[in-house]
Amino acid sequence: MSAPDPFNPSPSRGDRFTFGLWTIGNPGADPFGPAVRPRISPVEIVEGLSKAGAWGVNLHDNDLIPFGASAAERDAKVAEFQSALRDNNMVVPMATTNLFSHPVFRDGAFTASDAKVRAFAVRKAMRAIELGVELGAGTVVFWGGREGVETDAARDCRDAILWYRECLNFLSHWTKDQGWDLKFALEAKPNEPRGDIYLPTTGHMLHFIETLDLPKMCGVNPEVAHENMPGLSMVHAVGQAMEAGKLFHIDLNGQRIGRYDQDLRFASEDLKGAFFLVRLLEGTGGYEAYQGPLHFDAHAYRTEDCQGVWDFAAGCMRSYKILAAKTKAFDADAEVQEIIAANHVDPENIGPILGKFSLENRDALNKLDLDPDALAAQGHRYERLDQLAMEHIMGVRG
Ligand code: GLT
Ligand code: MN
Ligand code: MN
Repeated sequence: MSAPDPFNPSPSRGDRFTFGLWTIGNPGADPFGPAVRPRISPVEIVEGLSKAGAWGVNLHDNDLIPFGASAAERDAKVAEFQSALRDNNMVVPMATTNLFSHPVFRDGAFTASDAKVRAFAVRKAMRAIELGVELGAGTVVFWGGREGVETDAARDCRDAILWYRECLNFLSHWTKDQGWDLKFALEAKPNEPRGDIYLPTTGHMLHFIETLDLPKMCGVNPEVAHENMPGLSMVHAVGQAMEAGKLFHIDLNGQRIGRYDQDLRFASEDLKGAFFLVRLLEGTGGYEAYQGPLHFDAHAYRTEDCQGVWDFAAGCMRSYKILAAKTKAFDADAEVQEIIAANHVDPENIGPILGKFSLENRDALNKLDLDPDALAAQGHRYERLDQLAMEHIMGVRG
C-alpha cells in the first residue's frame, strides 16, 4: 500500500470559500462583445458550488431579483433560493447592492450631485440589506463603482465625500435601529467604470471609515485586482487593514499591473504576491489568521463554456489551498526562520525606550551606543530569503 497523500488540495466547507452569483454567473460579455455562454442560474450556482466544495455564495440584490420586480416576484425568487441553500448546505455570508448598473447611477449613487439619486440609492441599499438579513448575511459590502467622475468640473470632491459619509451614516444608523448586528465592508477601486473613483484605495477607505458616525461597524473589503491595477501592494493593503482590525471581507482574484480590472482566477497572475497574501491571511508568518470568508471575486475567461466556469472555480480554491500549504512549509523552514530572526534585532533595552515617550526615555535614547557605519555594513540576506520563497512556490523545497 502506498503512503497516504499528505496534502489534499480539494476544498471543503471548512475552508470558508465563497463566490458571488455574479462571478460564476458571468456570461462573458465585455465592452467589445456580448455574452458567450448562458448565465448559470442562482439555483444552479448554489448546487454547483456546493458540489465543488465551497462554503457559501454572495450576491447583489439584482443578481437574484431583477430591478423593478414586484413584491410577489421577489418573494418567490427568495424562497426558491433559500430552499436551494438549505438543500445544498450553503450559506450567504455577504450581501451587497448593485449601485452601478442602472442608468440612474450614471453620475454616481451616494455621491451623485442630484440628491434624488442619492435618496434612491440609499433606499435601494436598505432593500438590499433587508434581503441580506433574510438570507443570513453578516457582512454588507459597498463597492461604489459609479462614485467618481470623468471631469472634476462636475463637482467638488469634498461634496462627494460628505454625501458619501451622509449616506453610509444613514444606513448604519438605520441598520442599528433595526437591531441587526451587521458589518459594513467598503471596497475601493481606483478607476473603471468611472475615470476616477473616489476613495480609490483601501488606504483611503481606512481613513474615511474613521470619519463615520459608527466607525466600529465599518471595515474594508480589499480586492487583489483593485490594488494591483495601479501597481500597489495588496499584501500591504491587507496587512494595514488587519493591523487596524478592519479586514471584514476580502476579494481574491488575479490581476496584472496597469490593466483594466481583469478579475482573473485567483493566483493566476503574480504568484509571489498571492503567496505572501495567503501567508498573511493564514497567519503562518505571525499574528492571528484571518477568520472571515475567503471570497473569490473573479470570473472565467471569455473563451470558456459552462464547464470552463467550474474549472475556473475549482482552480481558485485549489490554488488557495496549495499556497496555504506552501506558506506553512515556508514558515516552518529552519533556514527561513534563521534569516528572519537574524534581521529582527531587538536588544532588550531598546524596545521599551521606543515604545513610549518620556523624558527618561529621551535621555536613554540619547545614550544608546548606535554605530551607523557598523549597522550600514550589514547585508540582510533577502536575496537568499526570497529565493527560498521562490523555491517553495516552485515546488522544489518543503
Ligand atoms: C463588481 C465589482 C466587484 C465588486 C462587486 C461587489 S461587483 O463585479 O467589479 O469588484 O466586488 O459590488
Ligand atoms: Mn470586488
Ligand atoms: Mn475587480
